[in-house]
Amino acid sequence: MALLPILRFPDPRLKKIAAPVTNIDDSVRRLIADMAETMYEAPGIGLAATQVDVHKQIVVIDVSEDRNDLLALINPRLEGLTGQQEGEEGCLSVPGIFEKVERAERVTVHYLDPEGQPQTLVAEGLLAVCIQHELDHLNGTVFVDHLSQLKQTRIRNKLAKQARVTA
Ligand code: K1U
Ligand code: ZN
Repeated sequence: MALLPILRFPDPRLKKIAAPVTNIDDSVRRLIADMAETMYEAPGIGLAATQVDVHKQIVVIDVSEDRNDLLALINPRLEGLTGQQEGEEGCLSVPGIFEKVERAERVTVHYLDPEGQPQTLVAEGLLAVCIQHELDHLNGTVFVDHLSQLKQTRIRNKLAKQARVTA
C-alpha cells in the first residue's frame, strides 16, 4: 500500500469531472487500498479519487469512531435527498479551514462495491454529509464553492499566506 499526495485548493485539477469506472479490477482495488491508507493517515473521514489526482468515480469513507468501518463507493449515484442539516465541514484539500455548509439530512446512494456488486445505502447525519461532500469532489466541487464570495476570498488569501510561510 502507499500514501498518495493530496491536491490542495485552489489547484485547478480539483475542478475536473471524474469518469465512471468501466472495469473493476485489481488496479482499482489497489487504488482503493491506497486511498484508504491515505485517508486514515491524514486523518480524515473521507477521500475522493479526485483529491489524489485520479479522475475516476471512486470514494472512500469511514465515519466510525473506531476507524474500522471502511466504505468504498464506485460510480456512486445519489437519489432521494430529503431534509436539511447544517454542520461544520473540513476538507483534506483545504487544510485548517472549517465552515458551516447546508446539506440534505438523509440521502440514498447507489454504487458498486470493490467486487463490482451493486449496493444501496440509506444514510443520515454525518455519513450523509460525508457522502455529499465526497460526491461533490467527483463533480469538481469543493465545499468552499458552497460559501459566500467574501468567505471564498478570505479562504484563498489565508491559504496563499500559509503557502508563502511554508515555502
Ligand atoms: O473530503 C475530504 O477532504 C475529507 C473530509 C471529509 C469531511 C469532513 C467533514 C465533513 C464532511 C466531509 C475530512 O475528513 S476533513 C477532516 C475531518 O473532518 C476529520 C478528521 C479526523 C477525525 C474526524 C474528522
Ligand atoms: Zn474534501
